[in-house]
Amino acid sequence: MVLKEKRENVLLLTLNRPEKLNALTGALLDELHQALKEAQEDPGIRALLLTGAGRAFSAGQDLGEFGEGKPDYEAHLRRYNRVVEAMAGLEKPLVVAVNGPAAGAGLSLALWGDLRLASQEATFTTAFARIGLVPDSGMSFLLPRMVGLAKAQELLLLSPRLSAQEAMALGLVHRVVPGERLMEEALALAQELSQGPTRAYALTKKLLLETYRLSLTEALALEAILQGEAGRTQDHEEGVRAFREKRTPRFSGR
Ligand code: T3D
Repeated sequence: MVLKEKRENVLLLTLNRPEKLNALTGALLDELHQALKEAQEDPGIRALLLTGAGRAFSAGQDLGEFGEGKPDYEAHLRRYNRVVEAMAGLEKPLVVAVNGPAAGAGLSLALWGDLRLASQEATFTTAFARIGLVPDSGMSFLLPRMVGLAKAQELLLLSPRLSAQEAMALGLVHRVVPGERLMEEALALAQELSQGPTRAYALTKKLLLETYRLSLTEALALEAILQGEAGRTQDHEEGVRAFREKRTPRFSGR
């Protein structure tokens, strides 16, 4: 259900239920969580790329999974939440290639990417309210921070289906490319990031998440602590040396 393929220092993860538009089941979420955990622990992986197989990125929760009746979503969400924690806490850059529709929790997974590319065919919808649910998998946290409160209200209450261009105008994705070039461009980006200063990237990601809930004084203090850590990496030393020698740095991720 989740394909894993290592390409040099990049781990390519593909949500693989194309016949169900990569709708998310408990088993798929568990596989995704396991893959993220392994990637986090593997020093040979320095960037990840997540995409969907077939014509969709992901239709969100598989609405057929629970059959009839009232599902215990509160319990089920623990499986989503540990995936989201793993994505948010991933100490390596994550590129997401949105190859088609991204809906509900499928959209949430896409938004947890650090850099998000979309094909011209991709569409985006929060979908939750259409089936009488609240935003989950971190969307209530992330969406207003990405697009502002007013736009988040509109996207969550009305669930419009946005085109890739509309999503880019809102900042939900960084770049839109023709479908046939999506994977090539996303992989090139992931490969570029996999040769970058991995520790500085991890600390930057941490700062961007943490500073939302901090005062300016606390944010400045955290920047100083994390800069201290970045300043002690071999990659910082190499970056400064390369600058002085007027050459491209060769970062090792240490
Ligand atoms: O704890 C918890 O589990 C709660 C967590 C909830 C998190 C969530 O994600 S809630 C939101 C769930 N997702 C949705 O409500 C999205 C529903 N789907 C759509 O809005 C659209 O299908 C899409 C925008 C994803 C794609 O539209 P389109 O026009 O490209 O395809 P389609 O014709 O609507 O769908 C094609 C087939 O996929 C269709 O089946 P059929 O008629 O060919 O047999 C459709 O029923 C099926 N499908 C689409 N989404 C889902 C799905 N089947 C199961 N689960 C789905 N989410």
